[in-house]
Amino acid sequence: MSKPRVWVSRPVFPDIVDRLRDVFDVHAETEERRYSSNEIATRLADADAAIVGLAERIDADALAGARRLRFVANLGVGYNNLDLDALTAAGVGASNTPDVLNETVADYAWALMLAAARRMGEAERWVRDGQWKGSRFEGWLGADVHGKTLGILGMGRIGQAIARRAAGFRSPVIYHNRSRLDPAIEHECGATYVDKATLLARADHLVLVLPFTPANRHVIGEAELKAMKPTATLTNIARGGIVDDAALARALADGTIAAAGLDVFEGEPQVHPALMALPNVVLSPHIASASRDTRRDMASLAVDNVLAAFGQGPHAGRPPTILNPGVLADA
Ligand code: 8YV
Repeated sequence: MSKPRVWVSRPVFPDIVDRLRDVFDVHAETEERRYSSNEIATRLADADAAIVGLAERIDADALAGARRLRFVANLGVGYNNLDLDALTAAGVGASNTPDVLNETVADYAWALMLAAARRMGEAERWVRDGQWKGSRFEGWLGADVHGKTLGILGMGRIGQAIARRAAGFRSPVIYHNRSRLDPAIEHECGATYVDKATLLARADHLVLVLPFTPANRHVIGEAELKAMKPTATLTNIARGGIVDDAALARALADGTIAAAGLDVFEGEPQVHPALMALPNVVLSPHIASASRDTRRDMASLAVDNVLAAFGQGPHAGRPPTILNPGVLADA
């Protein structure tokens, strides 16, 4: 009997992908590229499983000819590229990569926040440009991070990991979330729940950790930026589209807020040209989870999910991070 076929949409650590080979005929792409929806549909049409990245949109069109497909594993915790309803309707299981990246993404959120507050991007460019001829005592003044109020919008597992790091900086933490956390978790994170208006008004450094949903589109726009302190920084390690990038560029240019650290953008890999032109924004190419260990853990979790969906591997029959478990129960 021929093996089921898995499509891996992008180059992923070969030794981890090799774990699929006993069970699957593996079709692993060897270069990074953008696929049109037709190309995705064609590849899914003769696949039994797929491992995809955020750039691959898996919706009803992509699934239309995918008669054999049983499982799609997403290489990311955010899965706004997956139309979960369409997958479920087609009887296809789907998984993401929660938890394994929490601490790495939290590290990076702090790195971006610090870089924005202390003007590290600007300063580095200045040194590389050969402009460092002497030092001015009042030069390069940035904002302190220690002891300042950290605001977190979206207090899931990554938000909590960001909050826990604040103790070392002696920074009070305020947060806003759809629902308030259990008091024991609030206590462990040292975080105080506030409404969104209070969060915007009081945060010295605001970090966004929301999933991208239609309701979260442009959650931070002109009005929200105006509600922040002129000395505040904004850090986004969640998704582009949560922030209105054009409004943010205006706010950074006219001093509505002081600086921003951005790992994600509306329409990435394109970056709004007005953001590109500003000195007071640190730009980063969606790499918050990109430590060697964490990217390996994410790939491994995706492979575990696919194997499990086909009754193999350490979690046989129970994909550990399946998003629509009802699909397997119905199978
Ligand atoms: C990406 C992410 O998955 O997990 C997420 O939601 O945005 C990142 O970890 C990663 O950049 C791979 O595309």
